[in-house]
Amino acid sequence: MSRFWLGVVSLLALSGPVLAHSSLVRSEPKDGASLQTAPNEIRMWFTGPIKAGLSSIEVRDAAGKQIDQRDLRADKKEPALVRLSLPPNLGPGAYKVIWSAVAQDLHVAKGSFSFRIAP
Ligand SMILES: [Cu+2]
Repeated sequence: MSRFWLGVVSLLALSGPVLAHSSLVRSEPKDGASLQTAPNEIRMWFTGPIKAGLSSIEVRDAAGKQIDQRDLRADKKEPALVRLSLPPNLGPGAYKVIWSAVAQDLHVAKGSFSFRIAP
């Protein structure tokens, strides 16, 4: 690649902070959390806005059954926060959250984390 094109490419790379991709900052419940009371939703904060319609978060119980309410959405005030409802009175046990988040630039970040509800 010529020096000229290298320059163009670096300029393009630097010009898009608005379209930056997003990575996970933290979640509630936290990875590895052991909870005394059942949470009523999953919340995940990213470094930038998430396209909730293209993203997915699934919560599975120890048997692998999907138990969330399938209502993933971005928070109305905080576009970098996505929320997913859990059924009321979730029972004790181990739960796994498997997620894939699409940023404004359409880059995808993926991961999983677990939490448990104490008996
Ligand atoms: Cu990106």
